[in-house]
Amino acid sequence: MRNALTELGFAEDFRIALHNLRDVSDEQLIGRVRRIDRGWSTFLCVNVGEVSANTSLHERKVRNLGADVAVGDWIIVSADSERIVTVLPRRSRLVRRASSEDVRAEAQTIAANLDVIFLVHALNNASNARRLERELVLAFDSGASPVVVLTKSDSIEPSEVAAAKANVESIAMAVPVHVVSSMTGEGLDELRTHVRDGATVAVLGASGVGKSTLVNALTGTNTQETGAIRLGDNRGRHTTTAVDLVPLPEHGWLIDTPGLRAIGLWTSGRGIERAFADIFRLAEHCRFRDCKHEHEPSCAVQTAIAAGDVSEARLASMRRLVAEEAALERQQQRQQQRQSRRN
Ligand SMILES: Nc1nc2c(ncn2[C@@H]2O[C@H](COP(=O)(O)OP(=O)(O)OP(=O)(O)O)[C@@H](O)[C@H]2O)c(=O)[nH]1
Ligand SMILES: [Mg+2]
Ligand SMILES: [Zn+2]
Repeated sequence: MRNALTELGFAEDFRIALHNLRDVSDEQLIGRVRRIDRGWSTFLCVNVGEVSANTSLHERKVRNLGADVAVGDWIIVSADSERIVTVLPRRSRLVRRASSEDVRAEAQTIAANLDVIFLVHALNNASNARRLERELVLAFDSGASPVVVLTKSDSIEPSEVAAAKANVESIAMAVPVHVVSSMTGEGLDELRTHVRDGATVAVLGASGVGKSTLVNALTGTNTQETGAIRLGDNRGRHTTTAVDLVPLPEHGWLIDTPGLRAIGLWTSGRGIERAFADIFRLAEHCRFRDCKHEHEPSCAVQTAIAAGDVSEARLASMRRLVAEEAALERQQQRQQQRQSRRN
């Protein structure tokens, strides 16, 4: 059965979660967060009693008031839109460590309930392998599927495209890599194959790589503001300032995000293992099970580096991420202990 709510991505798992909630009344609202501005969530909704009806969506605003909500979340809101009653369990969430000077570790949920994450890099910028590795770890840990998108193919010589793509593929490995131009439309149809019916796709990347322009090209609209990059260093000007859920003509949803400067790890899952699957696979062939891949004899990783199959920089990058994750886990544990002592 299709209605406006299923078009919004209200799939079976959310339906079951709603059904299992107690104390929910038909007059309350069930909706999805479209945008968050200064403590207010804008959401698209119907009355709980109408989840299976053929009614159209309303747009409402509610104060977040301490509720942990992100764009893409499914929320139950009181009938008068005064408060968020509950946030439905997320099927995936893209989280980074909030960038702050503070020593305290805090999480920032960029978006929730995603199926796919487009990791966007511009072909006219020097390739940023280390950043892409981090983004892949974050994306794998989110529970959604990453896809790498190389934009602005019109801005470099056609003869340079293949080498740039191959270079990125050597980092992305099994993750699909698409070359596109929002100006000429090149590659957009192939990219659309990742947007299944009702799927939600987040668009992530540094400022100025062309995320909002890509969102406009895929939706065939001009809803997202775009901004010229700075001359000289090709950097963006942080044109997009809020995360935004935008409908696609193919019945899916795109989430445009502001360009992130830093991609700090937050969740420790199998992200590093998946982003560096090549090194983990090699490590199974090291003589010692606890091989550090430094100076141990019969180290399969060092053998691969000597043969030029894996770069030294990639191994160093993995080590940095492993160390960052370990330090973060210690910090999270300390904070938890302090918290439970207070309670
Ligand atoms: N030549 C070319 N320019 C593009 C393409 N896509 C985007 N641009 C240009 O790149 C600049 C930045 O584009 P935006 O879409 O605003 O970039 P963004 O990633 O959304 O940046 P933030 O919102 O700051 O994070 C604009 O001047 C766009 O016109 C493309 O495919 N080809
Ligand atoms: Mg933008
Ligand atoms: Zn080894």
